Amino acid sequence: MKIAVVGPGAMGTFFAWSLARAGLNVTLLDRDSTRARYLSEQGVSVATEESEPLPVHVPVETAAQATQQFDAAFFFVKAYDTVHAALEMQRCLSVGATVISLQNGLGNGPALAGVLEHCPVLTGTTGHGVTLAAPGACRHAGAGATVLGPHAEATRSDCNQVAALLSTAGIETRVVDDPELAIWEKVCINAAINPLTALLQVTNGALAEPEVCRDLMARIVEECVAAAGMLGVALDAADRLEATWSACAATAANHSSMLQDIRGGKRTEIEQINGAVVQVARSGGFDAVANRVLAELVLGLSKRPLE
Ligand code: KPL
Repeated sequence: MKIAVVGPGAMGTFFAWSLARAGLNVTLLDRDSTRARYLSEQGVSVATEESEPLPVHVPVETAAQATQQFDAAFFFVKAYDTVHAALEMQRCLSVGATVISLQNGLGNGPALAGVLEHCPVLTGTTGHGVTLAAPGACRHAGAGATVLGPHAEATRSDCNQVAALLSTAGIETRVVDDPELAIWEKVCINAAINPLTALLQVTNGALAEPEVCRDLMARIVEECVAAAGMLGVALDAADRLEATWSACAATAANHSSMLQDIRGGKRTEIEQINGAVVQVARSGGFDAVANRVLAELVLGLSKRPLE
């Protein structure tokens, strides 16, 4: 099976590295041809708290350069780039290729299904905490659950096949019937952790300290739970807040993806996380004020990063 991992960010690098290390036929797709050449030559590496960077060779190319037809593609581009990446990948996917989104934010499944109409689309989440230290070099700061399920055109057996593939690569994966539930569960975590770590410039673990933003984080999570409820996704606020503290502890040393984006001068996923929560809440006649204020602050920060 020929596997593509689309997007050489922290999570894409970690997944491509894990699949390649397990001996699977994986190619990393990068939009930047100069970086693709560099990564192909250097290999990609993952370091942990306990281990030095371990380089593994992974072919890296742009979608335009790809000559093979992939049977499965994991999308790890930023949520605002999903449609564009799907359009670029169209030409190098085999008929009926399985496409998988474990990206942050809301709307990735519909975006993929809208472009790749005849492909089974699987969506879900991953709780691994990974930081990109340099192109192709990431640091794994904590494991978290990976969960996926059918979004469009997909069967349980498609999901089991992908879960087995990831498990072979050491990424334990659970198959669920309703991935929207898992996505909203993760959105609660990202909505509370990502903007605050970006604004305060702290690690995920720092948010778990008793005096830091506890009431605000509870408020953010409660609003997410209320918005999810408007779409018929039933979540429990106390349970979600507990899961958010656990995520802070499990990825304590990690710099959230939003903090990494702000520090790298890049666009963040704030519109697909807190902004999307605000939109859903608004359509139900409710102002998710904590999420809205954070979204406005992070958008402001992206335009004028901290010194
Ligand atoms: O998903 C994440 C992110 O940084 O985007 C968490 C779970 C917060 C880990 O850093």
